[in-house]
Amino acid sequence: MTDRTGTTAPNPAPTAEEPTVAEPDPGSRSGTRAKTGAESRAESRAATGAGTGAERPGPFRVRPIATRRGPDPKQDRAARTRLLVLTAAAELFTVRGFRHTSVQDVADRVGMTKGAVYFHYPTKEALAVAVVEQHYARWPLLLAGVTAEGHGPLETAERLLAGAALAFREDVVVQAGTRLQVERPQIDAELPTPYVDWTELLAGLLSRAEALGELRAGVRPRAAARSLVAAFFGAQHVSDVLRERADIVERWAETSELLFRAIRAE
Ligand code: LUB
Repeated sequence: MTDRTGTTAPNPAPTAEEPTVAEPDPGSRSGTRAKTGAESRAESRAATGAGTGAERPGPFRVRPIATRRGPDPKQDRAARTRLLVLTAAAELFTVRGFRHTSVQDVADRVGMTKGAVYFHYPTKEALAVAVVEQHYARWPLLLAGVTAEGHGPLETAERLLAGAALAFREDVVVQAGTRLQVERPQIDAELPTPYVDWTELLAGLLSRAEALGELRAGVRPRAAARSLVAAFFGAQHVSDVLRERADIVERWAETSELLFRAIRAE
């Protein structure tokens, strides 16, 4: 994981196969007509597959980081480079935000040319979409881990959110995805709809808890799920502004204790 200060493992230079200068630099559009919003959206859709009907079919299921060149060893290297570029972009988006981060900044951070970055992500918007997608790609892994522990649905919901709080403190891609979702009005691309997947997941768990008699009488699963999501979002935001999320685990634990006491049957 890469924390907010951006300390990461040294970035290996791009491999011989990967273009450092060959690719035309879409940034240098001398004489080319500026892209329309629709074109840049189409390009970022092409880059991320958004709008292709293959969108996230269910909670959090996102596509793996794709490469342009098909399944071969080069693909793995290209996928590793995409991840390096994505992580560097996440570090910058988290601290500076979308508007104040340039593709040149990202290229400088990974020691690549702007052209090489554009080879993997055709626009800054495509980079932002990829970062947000990878934010959501964290949660199926967390879900699988907590589910494997075999707790009841209510305990599973409680432990999932506790695990998410830890990821918000430790994982720069989670932090960057959250900031980009707040800045979505500034980003001319189709970002996944926020909050709905967590609400769906928690509502499902609370409905199962209700069926097992684990919920306090009168607690409506979907309403409780919306309240948990809103409370979590609020707790992480306050902790971010006041403490750069250094205390998010403790802040969420105290809120969670209060909310689950109200939700759980006596
Ligand atoms: C979560 C954020 C930040 C919801 O689900 C989301 O979209 C979220 C980013 O937009 O918090 C709280 C679990």
